[in-house]
Amino acid sequence: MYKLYYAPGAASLCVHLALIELRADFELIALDLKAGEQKRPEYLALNPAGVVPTLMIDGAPVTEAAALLMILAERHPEAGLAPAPESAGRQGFLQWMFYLANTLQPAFRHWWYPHEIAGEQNSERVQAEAGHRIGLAFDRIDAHLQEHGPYMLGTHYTVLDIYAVMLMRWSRNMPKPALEWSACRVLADRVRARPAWKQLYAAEGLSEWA
Ligand SMILES: N[C@@H](CCC(=O)N[C@@H](CS)C(=O)NCC(=O)O)C(=O)O
Repeated sequence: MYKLYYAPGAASLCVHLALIELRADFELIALDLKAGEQKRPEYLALNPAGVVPTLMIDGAPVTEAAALLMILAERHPEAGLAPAPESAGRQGFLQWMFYLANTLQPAFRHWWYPHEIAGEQNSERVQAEAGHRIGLAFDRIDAHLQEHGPYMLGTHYTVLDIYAVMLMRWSRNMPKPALEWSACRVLADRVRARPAWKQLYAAEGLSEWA
């Protein structure tokens, strides 16, 4: 049984969706980020960064959303949510997982928490730059999907799509949301049409961007 520490709509969303898609046995533990529950000592003992998600796997805490998606896909290979090691699609899978984790997700962190890297006085400039970088990343993802879609790896739905669509969702209130890129929209619509997405929304109490 897995145990997921999450907050509605946060980086834990992709792990939650993967657990549902895998029909895994899991328990949810909600953290109130506004109340700072993620910074309490008992949670910091599990996740020293004080962020969600944390997934308890066999009783041990594991962190980092992208790593968790890859770990879950590998622990449940029968679900086919990632290309097997040494299979044809593996290189592209790793490349895009790392692109999302190293480039797009951090830009969102700068968008949501612009004071973190250069102080409150520079928040506006940091946010503007983060918004620009997010746009460039969606340009690149959209170009890839136009040529190789409808899913990130072609015809196979994988945790990469789960991850990409969570990041697209995060842009929903930005000046140019991801759905304005046509191939991104096709991918988002496919993922949002899945029963697992509806189950996720019900469990996290979400309504926006359904
Ligand atoms: N690199 C981490 C980042 C997680 C992250 O930034 N989570 C945000 C929510 S989307 C969070 O917990 N924020 C609360 C805080 O920073 O205090 C991951 O991918 O798991």
